[in-house]
Amino acid sequence: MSNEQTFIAVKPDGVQRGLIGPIITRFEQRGYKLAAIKLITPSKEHLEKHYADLSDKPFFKGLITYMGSGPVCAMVWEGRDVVKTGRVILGATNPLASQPGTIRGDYAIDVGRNVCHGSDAVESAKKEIALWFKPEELVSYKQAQHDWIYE
Ligand code: YYY
Ligand code: MG
Repeated sequence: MSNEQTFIAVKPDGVQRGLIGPIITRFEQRGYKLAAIKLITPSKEHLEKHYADLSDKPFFKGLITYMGSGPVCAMVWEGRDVVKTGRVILGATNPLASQPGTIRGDYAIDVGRNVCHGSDAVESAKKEIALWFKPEELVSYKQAQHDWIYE
């Protein structure tokens, strides 16, 4: 299926460091399609929902403060296997363990400043997209290069 969707966000550090463009470019150049995008400073309540699974972790409070410290570039990317491949494009959670060539492996050092977020499974992607976007903010269109990317 080439209509799988994932939620990708450039975190506040990535926005402030001018990494929206380079991060978008990696998904565009791979062949994925941008289905939604907005700049938003998320509230504490919103972030606590987004990271609900991590609420008992020692880094949770700091994570919520960091993620709410400035605008986040929230996006939905679409294409074949985009959830799993998106995670590969991002790199490992800890940037020091990320391969060069990945976003975190090229642009980050500390785990608490790892510049980007990506959904970890198709089910969590659906939940995250519904949390961050209204249905009418998702745009449906055919990529001009579609038939040059998919056989
Ligand atoms: O999905 P991913 O972002 O790669 O990692 P998660 O395990 O979902 O953690 C979310 C977020 O929390 C991570 O991107 C940085 C932060 N974090 C942290 O600050 N310290 C850790 N030991 C683990 C995660
Ligand atoms: Mg995660």
